[in-house]
This record gives sequence, structure tokens and C-alpha cells, in this order.
Amino acid sequence: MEAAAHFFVESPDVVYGPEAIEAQYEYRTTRVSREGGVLKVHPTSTRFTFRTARQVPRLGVMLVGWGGNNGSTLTAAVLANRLRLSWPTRSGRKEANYYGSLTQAGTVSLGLDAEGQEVFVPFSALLPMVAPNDLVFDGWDISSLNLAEAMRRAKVLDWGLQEQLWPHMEALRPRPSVYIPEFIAANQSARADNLIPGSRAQQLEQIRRDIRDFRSSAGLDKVIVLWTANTERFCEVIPGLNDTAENLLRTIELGLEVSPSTLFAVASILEGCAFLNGSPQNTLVPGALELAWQHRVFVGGDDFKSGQTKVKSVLVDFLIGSGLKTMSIVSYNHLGNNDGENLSAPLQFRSKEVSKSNVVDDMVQSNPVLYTPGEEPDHCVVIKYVPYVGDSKRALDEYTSELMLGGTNTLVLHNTCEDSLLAAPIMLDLALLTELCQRVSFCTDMDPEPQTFHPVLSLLSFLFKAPLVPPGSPVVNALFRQRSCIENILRACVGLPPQNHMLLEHKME
Ligand code: NAI
Ligand code: DG6
Repeated sequence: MEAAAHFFVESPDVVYGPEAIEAQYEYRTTRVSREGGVLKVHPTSTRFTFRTARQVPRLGVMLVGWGGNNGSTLTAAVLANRLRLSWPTRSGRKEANYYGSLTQAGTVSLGLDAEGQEVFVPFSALLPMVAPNDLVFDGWDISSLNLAEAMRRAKVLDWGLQEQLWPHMEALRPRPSVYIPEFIAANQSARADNLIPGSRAQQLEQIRRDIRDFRSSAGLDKVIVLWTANTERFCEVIPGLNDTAENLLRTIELGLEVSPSTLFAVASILEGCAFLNGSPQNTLVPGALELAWQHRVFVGGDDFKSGQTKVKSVLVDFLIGSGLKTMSIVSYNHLGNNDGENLSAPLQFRSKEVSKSNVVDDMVQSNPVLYTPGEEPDHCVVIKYVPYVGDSKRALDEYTSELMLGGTNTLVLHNTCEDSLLAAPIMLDLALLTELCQRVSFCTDMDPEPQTFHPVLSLLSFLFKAPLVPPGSPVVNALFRQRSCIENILRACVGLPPQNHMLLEHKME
């Protein structure tokens, strides 16, 4: 890879102005129509102008569930990188890095050099992005432990690293939060000692004050709010209660049923801050989505796609994409962290079961050669809480597919990893990519009025198990399609064609 991460696109279609990068881009795609049983495919072309503001803001990230394993680990990771920490372990000295982050540790190919070799740069070099080391953190937790104590409770990081981080994390203390016991497991009640009192409307106001306070006291240009608190049970979507923005706001005013996560989403939207949901529950009920649309605020979700599901969204894509008929997927995992304990309760497990189970739908539906309408593989998800293993999650998966002429192919996978060390870089990417999207606007020849991306930021699908998409938009779960979406949209913003992997230059005489 090139040592220098900076590059310029030399093209009459791309202008690097003092304030923005403007790129003319030809979006070539197809429309398909059905006429008398025949599919007609029409190539189409639309001219876009993308504009990306170059000024990178001072960005604050507020984590709901800051004192949890993910929250404390992400905060520690950014501090460890900023302070360039290294620490001894039994397998040698380790240095802080951002492995697992698409933007920080992933690369993209810019094309071929004079020798016909591909030139790669870090993903983060494609467009001006906030540097993770510059992020400022704050947040809420129903548990009052400071971030140093929370890091120790999480038992994720090596002791030598914890010791160095301790003085930097001790002063960080989560703000009180909203605790509504029926939404999370009863086994969480013991840590609920840091609570916002009052009615739902008063709690909403307090969250909004917290956001404003953080923004002004830390001198921030922007704040993004990310839910990384316990998985809640699903909230019923009921007409009149939470089906429209107006009804949802009235529900809060009247103190009717609303989940803590929805309360945080509403507060963020009303403060003009993007809200991202890292847990599986249906936080972004229709009323919250409508509110986001009304306020033109980005929302994204649901449920970080970290380990087992990431592999599933690669493996099943590979199997079905290769023409093998996957008929059974059995995913078992056990873990011993607080997330695991919360998920040992049936209603919270159910939220996770749903988000882990729907991740192959698009791949199955993409192949009518293998699957008749409505046919789908058996898909079983099991999660067990085993305290001893702590944050080290063990996942076992079995995929059974039909081969030609009656054959069977069974793949079995075993994966062990620190759950929070997979989740933290995903949280980082979510914040950085969302912030970047806030600086992108575009127009087309047909519609010269500048617009931004749809408030439901489906570009983040790569990072979520159950991606939220705008109404009517297809849900894509296949991991490399999701990655290509991000890469190609970022490339479009600097006037580069989509990555096509054809390498025709190397297929000619
Ligand atoms: P954790 O249980 O260690 O942390 C959650 C934190 O949220 C706790 O400190 C808890 O006190 C706090 N909390 C609970 N309700 C709250 C509320 N209403 N307001 C503020 N704080 C509240 O869990 P962990 O491991 O950090 O995971 C967080 C979430 O991310 C879970 O929902 C989990 O399912 C989800 N997730 C985790 C992944 C991973 O790989 N670690 C991947 C995908 C999702
Ligand atoms: C057990 O499944 C706990 C969960 O919170 C997961 O660790 C988390 O959702 C990550 O799941 P996955 O399937 O992306 O590894």
C-alpha cells in the first residue's frame, strides 16, 4: 500500500475547491420491465453532481450505555490510540491500533499503476473524514461507575493497558439515564443507580439538555448519539401511540409507553443529532422515523453486525451465489458478559433472535433457481449465558447445503473472540461515516435542487445486522454488496467510477 494516504483525482469532472470537492458523476444502471412474460432491461444514465464539504468538524459522540463493555472499550481504544500506548502481554508487546474498522484498517484500490499493479489507499483517504483520535466522548448509563471502573468491570483489556488508561478514564462519568425496568432483563436492576427522575416528558427534556451541554462545554460542531445500551424487548407498534411523529410526541407528553431507546432517539432528532441504534430492538418506530424525516436528521440501525452474523452474511452469499442450496443454518453461541446475562431473559433474547435470523433473506430471495417462492432454509439461533467466559464469545455454526445429484455439504465453524473488540471499531465507523454523509449533498440534471441522503441512512448497512432502509428500498444483507455500496458512493463523490473488478487491462493480448 502507498505510504502517502493523500491523492487527487485529475479530471475535468472533479473540482477541489477551498470549501468543497465537487464531482460530476454518470450513474449508469438499468430498469427492468415485464412485458408479456419477457423481461426487458433498459440501461439508464443519470448525471449527478456530488458536493462534499472539506471542513472536518470537531465531533462529539454520546454513547447511551457508555459504561458498558462496548462503551468503555471504544473510549479506551480511542484514548490508547491517541496516547500511542503499548503494553506487555505474554505473547509480546502490543500497540494500540484500529483493527476491525473499515474506515481505519480497510483499503480501497485506486486503480493500476504503470506496472499494471493495483494501488491501494486506506478507506479513510477517499474523502476528508474525522480522525478517530480527535473524537470527544460523553454519554449516559444507568450505572454510575466511572469509565475506568467500567473498563475494569468489562474485563476486556489487558491489565497493562488498563493501568495506563486508568488516570485518563477515571474522570469520565456517565450522565444519569432513563431506566424503565420492563424493557430490559430483571437481572440488570442491581446496576441501575444513576437515573433521571421525573415524567417521560421531563426525562426527554433532560436528555436534550445533556446533548446541548456536551456540545457547548466541549466546544463541538456536531454531536452523534449512539445506542449501545442493553438490548430491550420489542416495543409494540400501536396506531395512535407511536405510529406517527405527532402521536409519539403526545405519548411522551402523556407518559404512555415508550422505550428508553426511543426516548433517546426522539431527543437526538429534536436536537438535530444523528441517532444510531446498535441493539436489535425496534427503537426507530414509525413515529421516530417520521420525526427524523421531518427534521432531516439521519438515523441508522439496527444491531451492530460484528462476528457470527458478519460471517453468515458472507458464507450464505458465497453458498447461494455459487449455486448451492443452503437448507439449514444453525447458529449457537455462548458468552459471559453483561450483554449475555441480559439476553438470557426471553423477551430480550427474542429481539436478538429476530435480528440474527433475518440476515439471509435477500440472498435466498435473489435465487429463484434454487428456492421456490416462500421457500427458505431452516434457521435456528441459540444464545446461552456462561459467566465464566466473560466477553470471550464462542460461536458455533453449521451450514447444510444441497449439492448436485443428491449430495450434501455441511460446513461447521467455530469462532472465539472478544465481543467488544469486534463491536468497538464498528461503532467508530458508524460515527465517522454518518458524519461524512452529513457533509455530502448532490443534485441531478433532472432535479437541480441540492439534496442530502435519505434520513434513513441505508449506506450504513454493512455495519448492522438488520439494516434499516427507506420505505420501499430493498434490504441488502450480503456483506460485500454492502461494502461495495459504501466504497462506490464514496468513489462517486470524487468522480471515480464504481469498482468493477474486471481488470480488462490484464485480459487483453
Ligand atoms: P453491556 O451490558 O456491557 O453494556 C450495556 C450498558 O448499557 C450497561 O452499562 C448498562 O448499565 C447500560 N444501560 C442499560 N440500559 C440503559 C439505559 N436505558 N440508558 C443508559 N444505559 C443503559 O453490553 P455491551 O456488550 O456493551 O453491548 C451493548 C449492546 O450492543 C447490547 O444491546 C448488545 O446486544 C449490542 N451488541 C453488541 C455486540 C458486540 O459484539 N459486543 C454486537 C451487536 C450488538
Ligand atoms: C450473543 O449473540 C450476544 C450478542 O449481542 C452478539 O454478541 C452480538 O449481537 C454480535 O452478534 P454477531 O452475530 O454479529 O456476532
